Amino acid sequence: MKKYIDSIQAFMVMLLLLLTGCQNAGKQTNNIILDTDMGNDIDDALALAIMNRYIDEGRTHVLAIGMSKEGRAAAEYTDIVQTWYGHPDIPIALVSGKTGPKTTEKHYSDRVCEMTDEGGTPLFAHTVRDVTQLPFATTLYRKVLASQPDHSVTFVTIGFSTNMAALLDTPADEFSPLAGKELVAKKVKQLVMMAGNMAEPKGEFNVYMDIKAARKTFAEWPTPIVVSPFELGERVKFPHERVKDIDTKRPNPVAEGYVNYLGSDYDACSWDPTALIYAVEGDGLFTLSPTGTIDVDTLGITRFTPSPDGQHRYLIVSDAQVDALTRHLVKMITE
Ligand SMILES: [Ca+2]
Repeated sequence: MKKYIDSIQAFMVMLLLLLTGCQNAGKQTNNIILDTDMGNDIDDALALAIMNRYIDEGRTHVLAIGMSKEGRAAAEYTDIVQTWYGHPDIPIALVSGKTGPKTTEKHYSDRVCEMTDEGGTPLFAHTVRDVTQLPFATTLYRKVLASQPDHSVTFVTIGFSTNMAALLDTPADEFSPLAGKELVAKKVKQLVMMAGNMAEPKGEFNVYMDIKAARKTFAEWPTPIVVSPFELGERVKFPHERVKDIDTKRPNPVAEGYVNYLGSDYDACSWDPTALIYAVEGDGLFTLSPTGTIDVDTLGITRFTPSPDGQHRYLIVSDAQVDALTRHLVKMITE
């Protein structure tokens, strides 16, 4: 009888393991590093809202958030948003002042950071005491990558290629004996970028703000790259009527950023959110181009050349996919 019970127990344990495995397969999480030029366009803030939703749903682990935009407001605003959404523990890093594009205008990120209530108290709580003491992105990325399993990290770049190019050139350090390019090849699964224009030979902001870095990244990055190009995000628009629904617990720093960017009556393009959605959810809502190579010329124009052994692809959407993506985007940000 005991033998029979042992057999039953062994069977139940196996069944439980099998079911747990199936559950985990369905809830596969990505390890992500997000690299953003927070403050230039509101779509970075919308992407951050979606990222926090993914974290809440257990669909992604965010290992680091790096700035590719200079100035303290990019990191301060990111910290405010992360504090508001309840995930202030994700380390934030700065772009090196020696490498980043120079942007000195005031942006929605500055304005939200300066908001106060009627008594003069800052409207939004923050977690980082002094953003100027944060590490540079290349340092944080090396530290984070060194601690991860091989080929497990997805980089999502929704700003300039500044930090990606700089990371490739980093030397061995206390975190890893590998130089940057070898460390990336060992630890990174893929790079998903909002960058370039695959429909027309026109410059795209993320590329032409740091052409040298974009050229280096597309030429030397040692893993597959998937691009969400300009012409895609331009078609997926967040309807301004839904800004009031971004969160009913007011004030919300993403909603305030939206209004402080271009006012309250424009529909924001979703260049950055589409890159993040692909990085976390895969190609279910998109069509992938064939493999090939994306080159960047000295004027910042991107060109795709198909080839069977190419490491690069870009995302394409039909009208029906634009509708589905827009509905999904609005749901992720407002519900
Ligand atoms: Ca951006």
